[in-house]
Amino acid sequence: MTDFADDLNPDPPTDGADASDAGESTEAPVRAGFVAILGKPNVGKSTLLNTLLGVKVAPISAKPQTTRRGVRGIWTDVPTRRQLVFVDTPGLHKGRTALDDFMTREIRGAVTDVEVILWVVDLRRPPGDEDREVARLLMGLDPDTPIFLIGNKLDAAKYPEEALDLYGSLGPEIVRSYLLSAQTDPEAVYDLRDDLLDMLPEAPYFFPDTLRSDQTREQWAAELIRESAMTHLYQEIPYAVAVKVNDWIDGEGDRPTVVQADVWVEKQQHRRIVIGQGGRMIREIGRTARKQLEIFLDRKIFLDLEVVVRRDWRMDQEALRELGFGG
Ligand SMILES: Nc1nc2c(ncn2[C@@H]2O[C@H](COP(=O)(O)OP(=O)(O)OP(=O)(O)O)[C@@H](O)[C@H]2O)c(=O)[nH]1
Ligand SMILES: [Mg+2]
Repeated sequence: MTDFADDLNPDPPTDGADASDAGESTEAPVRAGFVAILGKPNVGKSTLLNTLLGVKVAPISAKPQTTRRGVRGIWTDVPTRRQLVFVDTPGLHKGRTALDDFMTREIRGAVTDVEVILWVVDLRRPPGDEDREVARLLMGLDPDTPIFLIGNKLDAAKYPEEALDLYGSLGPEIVRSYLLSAQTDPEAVYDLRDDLLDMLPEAPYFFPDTLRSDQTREQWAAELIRESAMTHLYQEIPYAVAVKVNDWIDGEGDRPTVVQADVWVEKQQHRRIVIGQGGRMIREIGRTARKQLEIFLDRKIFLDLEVVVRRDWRMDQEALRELGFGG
């Protein structure tokens, strides 16, 4: 497997930094720490992560439960020798499959040994049961871990301050709160990032300073393909889809890079829908995913998708392991 950084992060932020030109920066202690991003499904956690990093490391869709694993996104401020490791988590929800159990474990695993927890809420709506569930989880954690309340979707909220107050009174102690729009106002997100950088303890980097994500490029591409499938499919089918990249052959010169992936579904009937009439649906899913891959990799991609039935894979530990969900 190849480092995600090879393709996606050729230029880490150096902002004019040069070890030789600033005595202060060479002497500054190295600081690093983890920040967990938590909240109910669909509030914009992955959008926030991508904006924090300025690169798309996590899939986003308008449907809840898009994120399935705790993706780490890394921001290293080279001049000041500080590294933030963000952990995007699945939205907290109730479910009955082995995959749901895995997602819940990912959330719980993400909140230990972190410097800060970002609790993301949707300002368009007052708190609901799922938000109260998140609040309960937060109240059961180490009280020394500061919680920042992130009111997101400010651009589309009618009563943002009122909504933020309601979330802020659900129980967890809030150290700071923010009103922002992860999708439309990156500057506000960068201010949050600056505040987080200022809270880091002295510690060695957890990841090389050129890396932006702990995913392999195969995992990352699989997530973009799944994002496309989630966007194009409806009802229960998006949740029954998984994607596994089997083969990746880098193109030489003008030749396209070839990526072969299997799109897993749980039933024969789903397979027919995902393929669509005359293969129209799977072509559409492939087209959207390919465009994204081409933008981020900056080269031509030949994306070869095959739709296969893996009966009830969400209940099947062996299948989950094959997808990288758990050991
Ligand atoms: N209007 C508006 N929409 C947003 C904003 N941030 C995210 N969204 C939209 O909200 C939807 C969910 O975004 P995601 O980032 O996938 O949310 P999530 O919390 O990671 O969702 P799960 O992974 O399913 O828990 C998408 O349709 C986003 O485009 C925002 O600042 N404003
Ligand atoms: Mg997400």
